[in-house]
Amino acid sequence: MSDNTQSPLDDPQVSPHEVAKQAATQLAEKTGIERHDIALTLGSGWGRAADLLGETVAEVPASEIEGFSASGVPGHSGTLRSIRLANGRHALVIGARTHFYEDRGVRRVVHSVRTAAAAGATVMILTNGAGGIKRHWRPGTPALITDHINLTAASPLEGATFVDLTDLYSPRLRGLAREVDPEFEEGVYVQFRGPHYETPAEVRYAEIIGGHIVGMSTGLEAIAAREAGMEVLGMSLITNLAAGISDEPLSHAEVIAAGKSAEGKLAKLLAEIVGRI
Ligand code: 8IG
Repeated sequence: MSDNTQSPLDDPQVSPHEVAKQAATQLAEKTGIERHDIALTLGSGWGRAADLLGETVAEVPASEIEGFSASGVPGHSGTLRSIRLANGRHALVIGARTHFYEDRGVRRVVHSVRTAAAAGATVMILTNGAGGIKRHWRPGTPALITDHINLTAASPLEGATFVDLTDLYSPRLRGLAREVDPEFEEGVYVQFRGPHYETPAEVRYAEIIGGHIVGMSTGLEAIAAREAGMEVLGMSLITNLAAGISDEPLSHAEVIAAGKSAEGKLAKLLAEIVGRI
């Protein structure tokens, strides 16, 4: 059904939106929740947030849902979790991200977002761990994404699908986040393909073209969310200063460690934001 080699998403004749609809139907069957109102993708450092959001109603291995595949990245869990919020609405927590650098195709990258939309979600919260360019940032700093620059040379949209990306990162939702933390840092997210981190020259380039955050995930997902008509909130945990900004070399272990120590703070922050949506 959904192993890594055979997926209807790999068939160009099949619409990825149809696959997402099937996935949403399976999700409703397996969770017993007909409709999810908001969806969250939890990246490095954000994983514990799910526990504070509300009561977990169901947790489904992503591999049991059409189009999903197990995550290849340590620190990323491969489940879809249905959570009942205090206000009675339902959140879908996506702990299974496929990155563009995994080379399984951009359809796989945005399948979770399309599934969330097909499941009824009108708000998509995308979180990630990322590198920071602003000099005053320290590992463990959360930052709101205000806009992005997509350097992957890819798009999740197929054919002549001209989607407006003005205000892609919802001013309304950013406003709510700033109510929770008026000091919330913010910046423009630059998506690189990865999986290598940038060279210092690439980081200088990202800064010159208007970037503040460097990452490998969220831009393509945000585009698919906008195509699906969702409101998008993007947040990065700055787990490391981008290459060349500090003298420290970058390591995945350091990224995981920064995520772990920020987890409690991020969980509280995210729960407060979701409570206001
Ligand atoms: I965590 O420094 C994390 N993800 N591109 N650069 C890019 N992605 C990242 C980085 C980083 N840190």
